[in-house]
Amino acid sequence: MPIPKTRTIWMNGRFVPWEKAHVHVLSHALHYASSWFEGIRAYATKRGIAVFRLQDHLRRLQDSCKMYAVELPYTLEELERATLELLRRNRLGACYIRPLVFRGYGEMGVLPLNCPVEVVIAAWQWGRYLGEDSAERGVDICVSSWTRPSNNALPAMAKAAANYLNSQLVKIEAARHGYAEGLTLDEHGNLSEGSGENVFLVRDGTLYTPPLAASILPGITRATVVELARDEGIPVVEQIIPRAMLYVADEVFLTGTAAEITPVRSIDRIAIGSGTVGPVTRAIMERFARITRDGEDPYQWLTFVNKSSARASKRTRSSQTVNSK
Ligand code: PPE
Repeated sequence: MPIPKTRTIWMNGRFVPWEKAHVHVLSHALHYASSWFEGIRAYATKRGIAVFRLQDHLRRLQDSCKMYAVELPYTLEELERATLELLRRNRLGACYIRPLVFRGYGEMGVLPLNCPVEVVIAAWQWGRYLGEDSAERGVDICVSSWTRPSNNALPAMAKAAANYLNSQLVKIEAARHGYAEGLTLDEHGNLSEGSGENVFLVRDGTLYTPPLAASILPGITRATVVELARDEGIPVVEQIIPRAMLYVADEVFLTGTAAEITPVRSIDRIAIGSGTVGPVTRAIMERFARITRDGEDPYQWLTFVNKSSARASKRTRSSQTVNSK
């Protein structure tokens, strides 16, 4: 699907017209994949337009940069302000926000340290990632024949563009075989994650998800689901998960900023549970919707884009009991 254009993109400290946001073909990032990014969603809640877990995403961007010795030329507060201003200037409601840091044009050769660091933030409208009816009906997925790179080869903890070459192999294979997504196994053959999502399964009322050591991105939706589940009274276990546990799960779902919470109805053509959206998945989806649809903010995860809603949010915050941690 083509990207729906907006008026402006934030590029290295200035707002430039969408059509003018160019880079040089000899930029380091194009040749050696030296770029790191985030995916963030803003929701049009009943209480105004709000960015979901903005600070957590920017912090992860900073972490990704740190692993690759990239000095971010902006503070997280500057990037936060730029993001909110970008949404206002583009008059965006619900949208997807893509901050990107990359090594630009300067020197050629693998050693990147003398290349300039460029920072971009763009935003556009992006609907459901895994198909229009994916939230209601669930998706059919497969276990990929491709392995997730070992943590000591390409650290999955960094949201680095290079990791998405592996994701592309997974996604292309899945699409060729008619699946909405592919799940990967890690170097030891245990469950890792999807090409662009973390994965959870439910067995006998307990929620299971692989640990960071299983070559997964520390997903912010994953952390969200863990917290929502605990508050719902659902036990959550982070553990190494053998592939076979997938097929005998009562429920499976994928989580990601783009994918949000997407139920899985079959894996490798084997039906999961009853093949419909299960009760644990549904309960967590409903809790998530109370935040992103209704604008409830007990965990202080929302940053309202317009000041009037922001003030309303602060008032509500101080009068609410926060029982998250
Ligand atoms: N694992 C991978 C590999 C991944 O790409 C994502 C997000 C996640 C887990 C979930 O992380 P989080 O968004 O913090 O809950 N994938 C992003 C990119 C998707 C794309 O196609 O581009 C996203 O969802 O924004």
